[in-house]
Amino acid sequence: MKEFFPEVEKIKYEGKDSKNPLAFRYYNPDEVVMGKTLAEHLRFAVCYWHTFKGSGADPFGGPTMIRNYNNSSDPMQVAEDTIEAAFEFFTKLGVNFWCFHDRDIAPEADSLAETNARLDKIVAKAKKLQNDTGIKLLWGTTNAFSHRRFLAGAGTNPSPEVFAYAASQVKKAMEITYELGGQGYVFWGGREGYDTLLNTDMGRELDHLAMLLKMAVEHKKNIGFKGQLLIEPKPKEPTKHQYDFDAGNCIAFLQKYGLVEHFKMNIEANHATLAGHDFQHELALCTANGVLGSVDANRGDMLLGWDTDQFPTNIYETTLAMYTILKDGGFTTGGLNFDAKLRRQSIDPVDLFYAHVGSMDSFARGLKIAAKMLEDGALENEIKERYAGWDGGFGQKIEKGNATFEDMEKYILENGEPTLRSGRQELLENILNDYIC
Ligand code: XLS
Ligand code: CA
Ligand code: CA
Repeated sequence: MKEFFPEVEKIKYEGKDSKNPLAFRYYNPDEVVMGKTLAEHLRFAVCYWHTFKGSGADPFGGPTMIRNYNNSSDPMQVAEDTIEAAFEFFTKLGVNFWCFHDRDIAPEADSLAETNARLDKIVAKAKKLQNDTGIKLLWGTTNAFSHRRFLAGAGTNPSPEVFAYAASQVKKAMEITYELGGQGYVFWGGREGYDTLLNTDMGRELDHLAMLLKMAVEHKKNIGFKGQLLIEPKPKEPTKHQYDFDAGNCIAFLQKYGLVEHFKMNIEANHATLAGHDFQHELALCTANGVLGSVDANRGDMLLGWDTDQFPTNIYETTLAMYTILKDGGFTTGGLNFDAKLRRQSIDPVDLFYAHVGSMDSFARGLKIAAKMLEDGALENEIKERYAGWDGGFGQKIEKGNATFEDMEKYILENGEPTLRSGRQELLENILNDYIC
């Protein structure tokens, strides 16, 4: 088989004193932390779209990245070469999972039937590559946003014909995800939102989106797919307002339409910041509601303020993310998918390796720091003390729902002004820094 990244050997763990930029310094996949190996905790995945289909193009200029797997004039040859290059990359990097959109792996043809036949061909090849390498599919998804027909959305499109096209595409994408043993299936809203309310029937669009998801739940049952269905919140971009704005909106939406038991969230760091939250907030909201499914690991640039999808290298953020994930019991079917793209100027194939190696090390460091903090009760002891009043008789009576307004009034009349305690924010920030540094 042709080698597409001949300049890179299999990446190894060399320990923190290594100066080799193509070695892990913190990610030792076999190291055990809190009863699981790092590989089992982190469940790293590489995304197909940015990593193999990304070209460096931006709104101001065309492609900057030249790759040896996309230079054929036959689009199916490009698809075949790219899937081989992808599995070579996954293997050399040492990740156990990958993620894709239907249209990333096989180019769209003139009819749905022909497009699906093309998909089947590449899926057969992907299945063989998965078997040969042991690499698994974390999740699949549908691209129902790039094609012109989806200019006004997919499930929320004003036309039932476009809705039907999108639904047909989701149907097929769920089937191939099942065929490839996917651990999950993601719905990212693409263009499910609006550009202007002047032309939008919002209530109807939301009903239609729920209808699409209901059909997906039904289809999942019909084909016997056991993976987790996931929603990926994002507040805006490309539309002015996306209906899956943030985790809170998505949970409320799912509750309204009786869908909450069928879905969990795929939280992306950069989407959290676009929504005016931080990454940890979105994770914490999900864990508080029992709906954290998986994570798209990346970061934004606060000064640019759009979805820059940069590689995650901020140890402060990876620590707090892993802290929240570990407290929730860790991933089951989910994982950390690097939904991140090289900067336009990082044009060499080796840059893909530098980017992933650095991000994997950043999450491995975050995991180890978070585990140590949890083992020591660094923050937990303070939180326990802070809420201790609820553990006693009076607090417990309220928590159990056995108290009335009259009980509250009687208590205050008898006991007077409540005792206050410090929130200790600065102390806790100092403790966190001590663990990180
Ligand atoms: C785009 C999204 C997308 C989803 C999958 O902003 O991050 O890539 O993860 O459709
Ligand atoms: Ca994403
Ligand atoms: Ca993004």
